[in-house]
Amino acid sequence: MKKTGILLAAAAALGLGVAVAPAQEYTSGEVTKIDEKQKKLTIRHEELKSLDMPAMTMVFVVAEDSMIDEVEVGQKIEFTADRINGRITVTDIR
Ligand SMILES: [Cu+2]
Repeated sequence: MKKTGILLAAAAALGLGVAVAPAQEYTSGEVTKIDEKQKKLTIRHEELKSLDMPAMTMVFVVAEDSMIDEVEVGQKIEFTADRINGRITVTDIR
């Protein structure tokens, strides 16, 4: 079914495949900077397997603004991240 294939490709391109992604592993990291205005966190993270990313320090946006208030600079966290609307986003912190 050619038409179905095109629709599936379009859905994947829009990132709709995220909904069926398997449960994510938490990754360890340390918050090194907090940008309250832009709702961004800089995190020194270990290997992010879900995003095929080696350990590094980088800026993330947060899925919910309240996450910004839940952390402090220097805090060790475990978090999940995903690519949402093209931006690497922290989706959960514990
Ligand atoms: Cu990274």
